[in-house]
Amino acid sequence: MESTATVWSDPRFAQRGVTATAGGVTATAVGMTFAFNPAEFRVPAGTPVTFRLTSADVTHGFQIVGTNANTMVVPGYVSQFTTTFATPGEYLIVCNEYCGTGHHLMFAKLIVEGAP
Ligand SMILES: [Cu+2]
Repeated sequence: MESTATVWSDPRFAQRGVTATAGGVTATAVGMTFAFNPAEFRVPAGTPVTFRLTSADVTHGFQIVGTNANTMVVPGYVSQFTTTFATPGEYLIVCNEYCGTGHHLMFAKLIVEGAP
């Protein structure tokens, strides 16, 4: 599978996790059966967060429960959206596209931190 071989060497996904960017932060992650890498994101409340996502294998979903943030994560494509979280707290991120026998184990955590 071409995407599996190339995603880990793609410079757009070399540094995964949350990094500061102009006007906000960017959260970069790769979905794979049956996990997100990384599995935890820590972002500030009230700041634009751009999620940049792809898949290393099959089609996955990336839904932040309790928000309207939701995208498919497709091998060979980059899914990107920007949103702002007003309410600090912990949010569950789930895969919502059936991706195989471990689909129900595929989740991550988003921690939205309040202003210091
Ligand atoms: Cu899944």
